[in-house]
Amino acid sequence: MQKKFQKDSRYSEYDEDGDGIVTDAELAHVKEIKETETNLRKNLAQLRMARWTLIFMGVYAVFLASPFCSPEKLSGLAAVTDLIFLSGAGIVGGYMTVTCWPKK
Ligand SMILES: [Ca+2]
Repeated sequence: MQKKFQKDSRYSEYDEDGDGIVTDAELAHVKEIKETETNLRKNLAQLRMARWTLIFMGVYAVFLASPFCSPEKLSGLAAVTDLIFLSGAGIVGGYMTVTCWPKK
């Protein structure tokens, strides 16, 4: 007897041609699609992280150069500023390295 999915099963999406039978080829194709979707989400998250880090570093640099930041504040923020720019550059540099790395 052939197995069937229950009505509105979440696995029915695996039957790509809609003939009611999930073949091994369809399962393999779905697995490939899911892996691609996961990689795309991961790449998008990394891109957003690098982008917002760059934006934050730019805004922070503008703040430091603005009249809102007095020399006393500037010297007080010196240690934190070093950490922010070093870690931000690390994040962006890591992203650039990973995205430019040749794929196997
Ligand atoms: Ca099918």
